[in-house]
Amino acid sequence: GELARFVRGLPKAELHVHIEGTFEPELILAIAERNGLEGKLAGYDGDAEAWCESQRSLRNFDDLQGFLDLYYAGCDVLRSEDDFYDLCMSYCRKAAAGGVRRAEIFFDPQTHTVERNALPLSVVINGLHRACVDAKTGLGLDAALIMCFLRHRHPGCTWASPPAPAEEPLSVLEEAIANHRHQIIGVGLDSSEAGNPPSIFRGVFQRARAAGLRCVAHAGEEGPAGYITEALDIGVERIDHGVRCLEEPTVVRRLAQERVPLTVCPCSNHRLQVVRRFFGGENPVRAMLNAGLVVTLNSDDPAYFFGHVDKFGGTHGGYLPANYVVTAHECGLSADEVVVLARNSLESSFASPKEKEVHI
Ligand code: ES4
Ligand code: ZN
Repeated sequence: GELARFVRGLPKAELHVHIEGTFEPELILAIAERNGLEGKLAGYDGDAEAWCESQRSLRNFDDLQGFLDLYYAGCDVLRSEDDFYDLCMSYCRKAAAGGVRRAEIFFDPQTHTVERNALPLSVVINGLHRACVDAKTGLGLDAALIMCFLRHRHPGCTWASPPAPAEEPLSVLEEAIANHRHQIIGVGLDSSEAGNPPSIFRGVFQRARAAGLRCVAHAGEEGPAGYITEALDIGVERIDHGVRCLEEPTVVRRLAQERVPLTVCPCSNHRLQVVRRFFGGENPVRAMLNAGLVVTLNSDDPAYFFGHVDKFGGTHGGYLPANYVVTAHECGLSADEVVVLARNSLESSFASPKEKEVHI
């Protein structure tokens, strides 16, 4: 529709997208086949179309953990630098087509180096980074990488497999600083939030800041508002999700006062039942704007969070434009408010002032 066209034409930044969450079933299958791993794909019997359709039907979730289990399973087939390149380049093509000028892309190194496979960190980062370089020259998309720590990988978490030693996140960080410092712009914190507070990672974030890396963290998605405060207290500059700040006026006040950007992901919050469980079915963006917060809209895991917007007609998929369209409908955004959200995203990016001029 007209709104979708308007949204696609607006220059935007995407500040919260997990590259592993852009893995579409068709690409999972193609990469599995070139790695000789199609036999490992659950339910695959040689009918590509049927398998992709069945994968899409699995992408319905009760909560964050239900999603994460499928998301991490998809990562199994990623083995080579070219796999990571293709994954990142596929996302960059879609993002650029949707009007994204700047993308700050999350990746989960420990998924690939420890949990699902034992790949060298260089395979992951070099592949993703080469795609970012090519996206800049080939697509005019300024793409940068943020390396996320898996928040469930600490000794106090009993269900992590294999169990995580305390030094794991710091050793990943030290390797990245030693060998890949110029290929990442910052660090983040993601995965299972409840019971895994940001304060556990204080030392890791302190080290990241000392190395000049920018810091973000998921907080207040399924976890309590107090986790947002903890994230700010360990030096985080931008909060991913943060929607549950609305449960604590003191947290809202601090976020507004310090003008901390929040990277809200409306399709994700719908599809992981965050909107239903914590907000009585209401999209929280209206209340956040009214509270004077610096809200940005983002896609989170667009290959997994498709479909919600379809009932408003026109836009399909879970990519960035869909998140604007659904929020405009649900929150009754004016055109000016849509423009403010897009401008917030460009202003909240970690690009230099000089780079930002190019994005607008
Ligand atoms: C995630 Cl929606 C969400 N929350 C926390 N961690 C994640 N990793 C990928 N998507
Ligand atoms: Zn996320």
